[in-house]
Amino acid sequence: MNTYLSSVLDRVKNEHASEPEFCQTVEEVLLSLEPVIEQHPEYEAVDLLNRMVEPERMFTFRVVWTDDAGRVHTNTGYRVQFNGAIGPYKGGLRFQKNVNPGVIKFLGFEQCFKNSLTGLPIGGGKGGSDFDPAGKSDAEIMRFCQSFMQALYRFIGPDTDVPAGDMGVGSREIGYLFGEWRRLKGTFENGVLTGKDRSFGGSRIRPEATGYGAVYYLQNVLAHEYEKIEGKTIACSGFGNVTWGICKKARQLGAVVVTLSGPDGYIYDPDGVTSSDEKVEYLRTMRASGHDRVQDYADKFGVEFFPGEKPWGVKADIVMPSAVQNDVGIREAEQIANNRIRYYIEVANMPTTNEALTFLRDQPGLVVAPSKAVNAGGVSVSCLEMSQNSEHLVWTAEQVDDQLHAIMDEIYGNSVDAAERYGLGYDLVAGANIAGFERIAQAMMAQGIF
Ligand code: 2IT
Repeated sequence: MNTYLSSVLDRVKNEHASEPEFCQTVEEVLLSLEPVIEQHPEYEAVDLLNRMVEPERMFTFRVVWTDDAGRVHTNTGYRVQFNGAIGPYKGGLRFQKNVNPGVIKFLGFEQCFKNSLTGLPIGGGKGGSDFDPAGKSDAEIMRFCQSFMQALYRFIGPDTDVPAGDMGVGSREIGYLFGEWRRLKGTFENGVLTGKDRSFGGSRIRPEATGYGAVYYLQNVLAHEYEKIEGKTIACSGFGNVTWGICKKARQLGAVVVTLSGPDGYIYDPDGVTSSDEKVEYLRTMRASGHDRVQDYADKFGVEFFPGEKPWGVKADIVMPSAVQNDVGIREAEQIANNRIRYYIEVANMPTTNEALTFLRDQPGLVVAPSKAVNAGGVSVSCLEMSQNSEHLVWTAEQVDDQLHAIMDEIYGNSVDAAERYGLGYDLVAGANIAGFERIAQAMMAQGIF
């Protein structure tokens, strides 16, 4: 590895030894940037990479809330405002018990490159809390969200930092967060949050956007191999909002999603989750129940459930990990290769360990696509929501969907071009990292050294 790159990576690994996820994503991105750094000594001259891996700002805050029995609980809230060179910080909030500084930083770093890749004017940020939403009542969720916003509201705004949802934060939570923001600020600046309900400025297609975008990106990948999506089988993990969006679009296009997974195991539906609207919509019912288990699908539709297992042993044309980080390690990657899967399309943020990703990228006949490109449709439509809010306009579903489709095609095309420009051939992983990097680099170079 280039000496400048390896010195940056060593510094990150030393300073963030207790944050493995952050070290992992930095390493993955830096590896792709080698030819760029070699051909552009001006970046090293202003120490651009150390400046990029260092968040502009990151803070924690106390979130205190009272449960229904009157007991008081204290959680940690986080926000990282990672890089604002190309626009206001933009990125979701994750409420999950395993949230810690390293998780927030990895998500924030990924978000910078993803947002840049969309071509839209949004910088990278992320936040959340170690609050566990499992089993909480609606009133408890509301009080937690109100307390969270009381601590955060001074530091965000429609042109400053625009949070949205991520795992554990859906339209209900965004509603409570916005209600508290409006109460504290006394203004209707609804562009401060995205993923809102449509009754107060949410965008059409935002709930579907990540899944739809992933399928539009997949169509580009298939077209490159002169293939069509119709009739293809897809093994998905997860059963949340993203997986629901994939299933909905896949059903429209005649593809067959055969697996879903949860913390409890996976289900295999040979006819496809995509075989009826009822099945597709049942994903939302399961998510809303708060049980966080996929076995309910097997019970309801009479298909097989595999407790404690992941779906990567299943034969399919396409694999789309759409659940949590590091879902696919080397063992799972070997299963995927042995099953002669043709397309490995990452959807969740960092679903693959670096070791597994390197292994998969080395498999002949397997196309690998990275999540920071594939799942960028979600944040893209968030940015379209910001535009609608600032113009006090409401666009039709067709207007939003057409733009989403065009953005995903552009992300794919720019990734392909970037890799080719640096002599890397058809490399969607390196291409996404390079294209994302270039725009931030250009803006940082133009804005001076700080
Ligand atoms: O990972 C992501 O891109 C998100 N959670 C969505 C971020 C956003 O601002 O819509």
